[in-house]
Parts: sequence; C-alpha cells; structure tokens
Amino acid sequence: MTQKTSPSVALESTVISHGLPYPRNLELAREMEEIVRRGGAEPRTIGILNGELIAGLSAAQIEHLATAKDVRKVSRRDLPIVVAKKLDGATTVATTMWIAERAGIAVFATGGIGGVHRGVGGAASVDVSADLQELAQTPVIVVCAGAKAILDLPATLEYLETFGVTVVGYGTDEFPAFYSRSSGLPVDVRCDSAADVADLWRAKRQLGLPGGILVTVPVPEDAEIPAHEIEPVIEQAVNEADAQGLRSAQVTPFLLSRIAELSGERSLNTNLALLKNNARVAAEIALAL
Ligand code: PSU
Ligand code: MN
Repeated sequence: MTQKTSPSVALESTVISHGLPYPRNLELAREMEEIVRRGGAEPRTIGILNGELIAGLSAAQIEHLATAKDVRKVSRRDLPIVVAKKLDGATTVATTMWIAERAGIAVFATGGIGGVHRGVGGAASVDVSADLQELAQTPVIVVCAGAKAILDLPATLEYLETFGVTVVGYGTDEFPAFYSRSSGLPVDVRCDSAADVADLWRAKRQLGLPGGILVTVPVPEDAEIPAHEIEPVIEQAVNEADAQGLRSAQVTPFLLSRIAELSGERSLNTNLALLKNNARVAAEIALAL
C-alpha cells in the first residue's frame, strides 16, 4: 500500500458501461478526462481488463468498456472472481476507491454514489451498496452530486454517520439529491473552497481516522430537475424493479436505465452536466492537497 498522493483524479467505469447509454457514455468519459486535465490534474480512469486492475485506462481501453457487451459490473465481492477468471470489469464507486487508494490516488470524481435502497411499502431495505462500507474503510475523497433519490437518502446518511464518514456540502448546507440541488437533509460541514476540503482531509489523516470523506456538489442550476418533477418517475421505476423481483447488483443499473427511458434526454443531460462539474471540482481538490 502506498502513501504517495499525486495530483491525479480517479474516474470510475461502471458509469460508462452500465450507467449511461452509448455513445454518450464514451463522449462523457473522454470529456471528464479532458476537464481534469484542463484543471491541471491527471485523469486516471479505473477499470479491469482480462482480470488486470488498471488505474489509468488508455483511450482504446475506455472505448472497449464503453462498447463491449460482456463487461461485468464489479463491486468489492466481485474482485476475486474477475481476477481469477481474467474477465473484463467496470468498477463501481467501491472498487474504484479501492484501486485508486492502492495506486496512490486520493481524489475520485463520480456522479452519484450507491446507498441504502428504498424498502417497498415502507419496509426497511437490506440492499445497502458496498460503496458505503468502502467509504468507511478506504481513504479516498469521493466527489459526487449526492445520491439519486432512487435511494432512501435519510437512511443513507444515517449509515454514513454510523460508520464515521464525514459528509461535506461543497458550497451548500444541504445534501444534494443528484438531479435536484436540495433534499432538505443537512450535511455535516459546508466547505466553500477546495482548500477547505484539503484542510478537512489533512485533519482526518492526522487523527489516524480510517476511511474516506464524501464531498457532495449540487448539480449546476441550469441543469437541475426539481424534485417534484423527477419523483414520480423514480417511484415508477422503483415499483417496476420490485415487481420484477430484481435483486443485488441488478437493481441500480435497472433503475438508472428505466429513469433515463421514462424521463428522456432531460435527465441524461442533467446526469452529464453534474458528472463534468464534479470532475472540475475534483481536479481543484487534487491540486489543493
Ligand atoms: N448511481 C448513479 N449512477 C451510477 C451508479 C450509481 O447515479 O452509475 C453506479 C456507481 O458505479 C455506483 C454503483 O458505485 O452504481 C452502485 O451500485 P450498487 O447500488 O449495486 O452498489
Ligand atoms: Mn445493492
């Protein structure tokens, strides 16, 4: 395990292979890298090819993950499988963090993290993304637009609190809800600059506390979809996932693609806008460290 941190920004590949439709996924992957570069940091898109964990995919490798049909979504429990069987895999927030940390990368930009899924009919859900446990144990700063309201956001924040993950609002006092800038839920601390985030990170490391921090950045105003407009779509998608009996790793990709189908170009544009914005903020933080 290396302690080295370079001004690099990790980028994930599940959003490319399972989160966005082709060809927008490929365009987005390239644009995020370009934005990080323009911000003065080195983009390192992370993925798995032939069982090899790669922190810094080439353009051709990114294109492969954006277009191939047999790319597995790889969360922490899948790592030994893809490595042993020499498979291709796209990394989630959890596995991107894990690989980034081992490559000496401290900052990672994504769109939305996984979290605690909504239960059906008011019941508690046992579907909790491995992303949350990774934040609890792996020291990486994850820059995101909060979490999609496909999840139970209050339960997700409770979980993060239980496991000691500091949640930062970047220029906001509220936890952003991905498509929407607000959720009505408070963050733990507001930071108004990359230097503020860097201070927090240094304090955490000096204290010897394990795990990462979550930096949440609201979607740019001109791309926001108000909660009351996106909520009926989310509810329909969640109900369909339940009716189809979907479980485990299938749930999130189904919800993402169903919401995109039901709400069309607008939600896709929102998704792309926040991803690019997060790449810009992550580069600023990487430089400030
Ligand atoms: N949320 C999004 N877009 C995404 C994901 C989540 O808005 O692309 C992806 C990320 O890679 C995240 C993963 O780490 O889904 C979470 O999957 P699961 O809920 O199965 O842990
Ligand atoms: Mn899950």
